[in-house]
Amino acid sequence: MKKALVVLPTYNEAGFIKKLIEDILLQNEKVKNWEIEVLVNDSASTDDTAKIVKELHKKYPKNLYLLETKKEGLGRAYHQAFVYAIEHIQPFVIIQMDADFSHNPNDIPLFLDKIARGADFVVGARYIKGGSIPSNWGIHRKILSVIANLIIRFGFMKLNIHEWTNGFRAIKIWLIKDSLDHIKNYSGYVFQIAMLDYAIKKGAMLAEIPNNFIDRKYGKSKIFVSQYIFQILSYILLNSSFIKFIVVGLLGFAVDFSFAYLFINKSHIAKVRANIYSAEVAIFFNFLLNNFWSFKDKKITGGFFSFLTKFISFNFVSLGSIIIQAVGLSLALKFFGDGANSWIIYKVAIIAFIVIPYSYILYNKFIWKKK
Ligand SMILES: Nc1nc2c(ncn2[C@@H]2O[C@H](COP(=O)(O)OP(=O)(O)O)[C@@H](O)[C@H]2O)c(=O)[nH]1
Ligand SMILES: [Mg+2]
Repeated sequence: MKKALVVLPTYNEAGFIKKLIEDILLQNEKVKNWEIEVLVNDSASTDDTAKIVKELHKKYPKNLYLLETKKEGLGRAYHQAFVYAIEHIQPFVIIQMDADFSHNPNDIPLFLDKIARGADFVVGARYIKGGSIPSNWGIHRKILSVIANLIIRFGFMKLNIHEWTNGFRAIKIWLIKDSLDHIKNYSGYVFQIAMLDYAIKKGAMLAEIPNNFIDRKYGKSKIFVSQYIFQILSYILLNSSFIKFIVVGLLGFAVDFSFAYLFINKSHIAKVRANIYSAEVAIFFNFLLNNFWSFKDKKITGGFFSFLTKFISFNFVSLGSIIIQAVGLSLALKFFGDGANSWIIYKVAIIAFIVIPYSYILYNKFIWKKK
């Protein structure tokens, strides 16, 4: 029997907490090979949540735990529960779940099934076929949730992951142990994003299952996407290798220009030759910055020789983008017309829609591969 611990963070959830815990423990009848237990982390609710859980503990002394903490936000609450679980309960997997019945306890066996089939991290996804957000949510909340998920998805360029902020997940304990240092500084929705981002970078095996998010029937929402917009954006800026790769590209452009200027005006090197030199300086600069910053989780290892081989491949990819630009531009000029400044629009479009995806994909496939 493997232990699955459902962690319920609560703040004023007295309305349904008893029924929720009972429904979760009832799932034990549906699953073979799993022993489902519940850990409630109540952050100083001002209603009877903790009292109700204590009362219920008498009925389930072995499978119900209560942790009582100060109110420091959802991320802290999860972090405290994880540390407690690792020290005192040692489950095989932790299931994260909201305590307001937004997440259906009957879905728990589906998560465990995915875990049993090898997944390290299972996401309950509202934005895939079969999943949904509540139809009675106000238009603002719907738009915010959809847009936030899209921005995160494209910001990280992880198009195969459709859900970043939902709090219904199953995560193997080894991954949680590993992630504690990374996630401890994030709260609210940012915590959910940081946890998933960490798992991806660790090479965890991910799975999604459709989730129908139900609107809470009791009490009111305590966290709002809007409150976290700024933190979500800064998290992406600081942690997305795709965004960093774009920044490096722009810096490379500046390096290329500056060196071309220096070589031509200060060193009096012929213009074409000066541009070849400056391009190579920029390529080298980009290579280093990508290696030690954008793709630092997949840094090149294996000594000087593998560094050199990768640098040569990097040069070929860069050469490829020059050729793409040259061919693309001449085709665009031929087919879409050669107006006064139309080449600028063509160039920007070619870079945005062809060169960027081309380089990003090739870097990930050949130079900074997942370990
Ligand atoms: N322990 C703890 N739980 C919290 C805190 N803030 C929210 N929660 C719980 O986190 C879950 C999700 O919060 P909720 O307000 O429903 O967020 P929403 O579903 O995004 O509107 C619920 O079970 C809340 O009781 C907190 O500061 N501490
Ligand atoms: Mg809720």
